[in-house]
Amino acid sequence: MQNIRNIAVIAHVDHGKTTLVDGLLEQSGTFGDHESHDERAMDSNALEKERGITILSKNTAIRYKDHKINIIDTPGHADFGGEVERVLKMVDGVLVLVDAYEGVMPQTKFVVKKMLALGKKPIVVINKIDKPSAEPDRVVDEMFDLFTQMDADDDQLDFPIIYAAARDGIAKMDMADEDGNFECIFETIVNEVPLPEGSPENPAQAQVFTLDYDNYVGKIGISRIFNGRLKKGDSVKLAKADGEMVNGKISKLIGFHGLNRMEIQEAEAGDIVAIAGMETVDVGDTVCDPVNPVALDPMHVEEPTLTVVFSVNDSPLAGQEGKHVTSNKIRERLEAEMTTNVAMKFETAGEGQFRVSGRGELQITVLAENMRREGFEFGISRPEVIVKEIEGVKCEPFEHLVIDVPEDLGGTVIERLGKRKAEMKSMVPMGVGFQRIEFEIPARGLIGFRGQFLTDTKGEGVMNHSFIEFRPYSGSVESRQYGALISTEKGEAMAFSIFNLQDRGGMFIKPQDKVYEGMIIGEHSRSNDLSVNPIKGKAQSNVRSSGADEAIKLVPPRDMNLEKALEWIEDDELLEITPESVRIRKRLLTENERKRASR
Ligand SMILES: Nc1nc2c(ncn2[C@@H]2O[C@H](COP(=O)(O)OP(=O)(O)OP(=O)(O)O)[C@@H](O)[C@H]2O)c(=O)[nH]1
Ligand SMILES: [Mg+2]
Repeated sequence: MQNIRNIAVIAHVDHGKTTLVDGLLEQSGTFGDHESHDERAMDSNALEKERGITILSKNTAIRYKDHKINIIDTPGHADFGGEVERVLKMVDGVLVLVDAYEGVMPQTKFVVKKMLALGKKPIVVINKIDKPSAEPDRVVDEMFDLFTQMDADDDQLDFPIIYAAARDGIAKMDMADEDGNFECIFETIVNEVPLPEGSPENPAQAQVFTLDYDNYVGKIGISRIFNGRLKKGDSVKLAKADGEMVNGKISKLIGFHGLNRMEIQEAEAGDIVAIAGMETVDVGDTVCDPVNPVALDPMHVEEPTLTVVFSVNDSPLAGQEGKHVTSNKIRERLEAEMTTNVAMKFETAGEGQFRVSGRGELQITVLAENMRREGFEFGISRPEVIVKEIEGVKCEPFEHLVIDVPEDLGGTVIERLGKRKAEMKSMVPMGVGFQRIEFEIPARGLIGFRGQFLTDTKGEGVMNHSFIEFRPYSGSVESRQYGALISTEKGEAMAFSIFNLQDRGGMFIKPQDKVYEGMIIGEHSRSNDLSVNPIKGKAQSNVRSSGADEAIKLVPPRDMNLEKALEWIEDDELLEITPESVRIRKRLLTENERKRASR
């Protein structure tokens, strides 16, 4: 049997997981001498690179001495927390990273809780010790407290601690030691993480934890082999979640090494491989011995908490910028998404309307962003939380919210959150004039809060949240405070009109932008909606006022990207998304229709 260790790297968003994996690949010599690679090499898809965050968990393998270490890099953003839970079942140990200044954050709690409950062996890595504001001792204490609170067993509480500056390839076992390299991380993994259980001699059992798709071989199930051996060409049984057993054949077996995948002939218990050949494969399925098929425990996939409606674009500018615009195309694309993305669900909600549910706004934005890049054009409604009945009680998702704000702004934010039904749990000073305040809040109260929060804290505040559980419905929460500036005309916006509208509120458009009746072109500075004309030019006079028009000083428009716009809209509004534009509109375009509907 090979000398294997299986680990996952888990942490709150941005604490340095992918950077650490870079270092592990680099320092184990897994990258060939001539192999060039990007920073955060595991963040391989375009959106991940652009946003600098991990969206999908990915696995790699390195060699260290005579050990093979399978490593799964996981996403830290709360919207992708469901991935982490599944990944944890596939490994025997974890590197839990925590930022040496930020300390324990909502997603640190989430992943530590899951990891401890599953009985995994933790190795704590205090990362970013190079930060001038780093307080590694305080953060170690926070981690001990967290582990104790979360009922760690004695062995788990006795976790090894490594101090690291992952970005610089530095690690050491004691802050007082001289800076060393990742040697101590490799040694700790090999010494502390248990060898995989199971035996190659038993009947085969492998569980699928992630799906992938390849144009040549079709659907691929990335799996951990818990028992037995798998060979290319093997006939197997696929045990589905509902107990059904489907016959299948392994057409290809794919192994991982560094950033490469290669075809292999055989793999055995303990290893992580990708299996091709079974079109019906799903997350949680067990690939079993055909003669003696025994399914492993099915996997619990976290339920969605948020839903939006994707619809066919029916704005006056529909069909001008996108390639794929029809209801059929949109449905096909969403269906394809759901075959590999188990965290999301989709159903038809009416003519040309599709309800898409997921774990949060980012998850939905990522899907929408990918679609617009592929040439799709569509509408999206305001996100709504999923409300469900539990034992006869109407319940909604609640979130754990942590904010870091300058001390003098704490009061404003607390008041704001109070109106959104948040309950304050704690408040502690965070050095350099900041304080950390923790809340529990209905997810509904968070929709649209981020924009307000950034305005209130002049961009200095940091907020993070993560799902807790469904709790009884908490009544109405305050929503957007300001009304919309709505265009009454179709045409191209004029600098002169925008200039005159500027003191009515913040503009979303610039001169020459296309507008139409019912399109929202800015945020009113009062709470009511206001209809305005953005295409009125300056009255022509006979005397040419030399360049007076160019002299108009326009405030730069507010950048309403997909994410910000999705947070901003209300129930009677829609986003219009095309490969080139994100426009905001009223559902009902004419003032008459809106008046009638409000009666
Ligand atoms: N100062 C400092 N910055 C670091 C260190 N390690 C990582 N970073 C920076 O932290 C940022 C986030 O790093 P990532 O590796 O993408 O973090 P992550 O945990 O993978 O983030 P998600 O996958 O999105 O949850 C990047 O800008 C890194 O350059 C470190 O040791 N010191
Ligand atoms: Mg990452």
